[in-house]
Amino acid sequence: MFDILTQKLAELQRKLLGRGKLTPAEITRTMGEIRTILLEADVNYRVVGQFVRNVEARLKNQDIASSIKPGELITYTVYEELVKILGGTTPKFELKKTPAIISLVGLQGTGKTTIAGKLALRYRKRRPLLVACDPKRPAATQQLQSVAGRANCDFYPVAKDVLNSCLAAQNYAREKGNQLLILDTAGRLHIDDELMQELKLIEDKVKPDTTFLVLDGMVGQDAVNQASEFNQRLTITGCCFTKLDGDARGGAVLSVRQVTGLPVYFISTGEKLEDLEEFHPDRIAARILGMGDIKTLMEKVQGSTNVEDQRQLAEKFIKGKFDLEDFLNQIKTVKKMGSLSKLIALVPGAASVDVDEDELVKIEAIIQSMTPEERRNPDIINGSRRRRIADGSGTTVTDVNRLLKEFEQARALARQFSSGKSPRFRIR
Ligand SMILES: Nc1nc2c(ncn2[C@@H]2O[C@H](COP(=O)(O)OP(=O)(O)OP(=O)(O)O)[C@@H](O)[C@H]2O)c(=O)[nH]1
Ligand SMILES: [Mg+2]
Repeated sequence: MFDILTQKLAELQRKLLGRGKLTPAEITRTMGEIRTILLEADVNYRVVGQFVRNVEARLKNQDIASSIKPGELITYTVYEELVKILGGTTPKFELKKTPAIISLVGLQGTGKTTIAGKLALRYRKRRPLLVACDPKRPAATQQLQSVAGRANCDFYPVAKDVLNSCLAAQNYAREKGNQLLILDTAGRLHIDDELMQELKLIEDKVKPDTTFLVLDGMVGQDAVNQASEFNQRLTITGCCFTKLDGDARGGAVLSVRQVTGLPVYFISTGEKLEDLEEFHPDRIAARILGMGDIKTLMEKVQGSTNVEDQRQLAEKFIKGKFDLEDFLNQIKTVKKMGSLSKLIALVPGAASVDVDEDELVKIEAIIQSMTPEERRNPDIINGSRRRRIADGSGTTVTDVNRLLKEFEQARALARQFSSGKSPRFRIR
């Protein structure tokens, strides 16, 4: 998807490999090369400018630990800044209401109908209803019906009047128990007032909980311009990029958040209904820079902080002696290292726990409201202590319960592994 970008950045990394300390002039020159690479990948020039300034400033201010080579530090800094321009953390997407309504908008041929089928498949447990909303083009309705067949979900045809057919579809969904409506709105070659009025009417009267703007990844910066225009005229929740499997250079995906403020929620990488991915800024950045490289680098940067501490911690964890005090220290380390929520994977065994930045702040507040004794021995935290901790941390008892439950589960898991002498957890 970002093949050319990845290839060019890898070439640059190779060139920097084995280099000694870079002088400020060399850093500036390298950043010039990165600027060219990003512009060639069709990233918006203003986004590139800001990006290069940020990376350069960080590199010039950084004291390089001896174990990390300058080339590696550049890659790592580029990675972190890429994550930032992609929006930092993964945007949360939840279908809260029942029935929930997702409206898909976008120009002709961007992939709305295809995304409708993909979302229907993803949320099939909600028994989605695909609603055709393009009365002008009969083929559009047929296409959606065929997609509904492939996704094995319900379908509602369009009448002459889009608004009335949406409202009728809502009644139908209520009767049939569909808990998700996906509106496949009409496309146009260009943004025109008639279409915008129709979409605005749907927005005002049907009140979708989510409006996704579907953008074609192949059209480059045009997609970003479309996003700006749609965003000015409608209330857009975020974007879905399609056709990133082709020879799309990916620049639009890298620019849209910075230029429009709209987060990217999903990316589509093929015509099959299964080809839909959630958009995770950190994973995309890692993919651009070569996943394996970033993993190794992260280990190295983490390792260079305090290998011995990490080892002791892992040992404590396996012996079931990992307490909330240790957990708090881990969170502090993670926060010191920047905005990488995935670094929570530092806690051995917690790699699959998806924790976001806000959640970390909450967890920290909760643990800080505990007495040292409670942190060391969470078992003593009874009902009245939970109430006190919740009040002290500005959270709820449910939050405290959840943290303690998750902590207990992780500890139980560790004990299970250590008793089973699982080789994955053996300490060398
Ligand atoms: N390769 C590839 N093709 C895609 C992807 N998404 C959609 N397509 C193709 O792009 C074409 C247009 O997709 P549609 O879903 O019909 O687009 P649309 O936005 O509904 O188009 P209109 O209803 O005409 O506005 C179809 O041939 C799809 O198969 C994708 O992620 N990758
Ligand atoms: Mg369509």
